[in-house]
Amino acid sequence: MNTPHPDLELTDEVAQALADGAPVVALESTIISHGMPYPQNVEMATEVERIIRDGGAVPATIAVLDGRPRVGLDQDALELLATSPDVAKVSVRDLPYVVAQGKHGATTVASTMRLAALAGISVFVTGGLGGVHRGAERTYDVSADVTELSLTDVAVVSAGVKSILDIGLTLEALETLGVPVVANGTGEFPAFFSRSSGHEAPMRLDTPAEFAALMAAKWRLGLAGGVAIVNPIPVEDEIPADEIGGIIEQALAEMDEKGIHGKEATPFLLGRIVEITQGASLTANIALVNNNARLGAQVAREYAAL
Ligand code: PSU
Ligand code: MN
Repeated sequence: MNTPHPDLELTDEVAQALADGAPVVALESTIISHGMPYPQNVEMATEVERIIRDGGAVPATIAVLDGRPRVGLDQDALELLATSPDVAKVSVRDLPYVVAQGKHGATTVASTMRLAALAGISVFVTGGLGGVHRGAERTYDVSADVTELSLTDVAVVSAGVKSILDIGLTLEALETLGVPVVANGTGEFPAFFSRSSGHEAPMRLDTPAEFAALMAAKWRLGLAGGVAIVNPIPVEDEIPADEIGGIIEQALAEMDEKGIHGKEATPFLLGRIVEITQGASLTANIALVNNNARLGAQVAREYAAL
């Protein structure tokens, strides 16, 4: 086992699990602070940790508190992330600033991957990946999640990307960067709220053991970077693409009108979609995160067993 980086603060439980080679699953915190409203955000964060424990792995929610990168959080810390306006959305770019300034930061997929890797964690569960935004040929808005997937050896379980993004361009970017995008039990790339995106999944596997074997094969060959495991939302929880499509268009149009861009773009769109659907999208979002947590715990167990 690698020793975790000295600048990280691990809970005893996470440190012990890593020392024992036991399965650990990283979780991000931007989904709590900027991805969902209160109190559903903290309820989701708590429930996801419970699902991962029930699945036989140790959850490690990651954030920066008072400038200290933390791996594993207690209930008070989750509550702070869920409620405090002083918690910034922190991607890789922002990490040195919040650390040096002693501030609080909720980590995105990109920065969570980086901190998870520094801790020695190989599996990370989230809701949706960032990607190439629609209109990126004009705005250059490509999430740092894409870059990070090309650099850091962590498998990320998500429900794909929402069609607030350009799904086709996101898949092209990930292909260029050498990131395996592997769908769980389907030939189609999932679109977060919907099982179907109209885009083929580049690869398909059907069991947690197969995902673990792919991760091991990749990293044994010295192929740096992550693996995107994309897991479709359960049928009973999905919002069909034709229902959510128009709502996403409306949220995107409002964003353009308001001139919102940069790191505010994704939180604005997520929040607006919850408002327009009167919470239906939030219910679906929580269901898919829980579903990803079940898969992530299994993959972490299989990977730890190798
Ligand atoms: N997509 C979601 N929910 C989320 C996010 C993305 O469906 O909460 C968050 C994740 O933390 C992701 C970040 O890493 O948004 C991407 O932000 P940006 O597009 O600014 O890179
Ligand atoms: Mn962006």
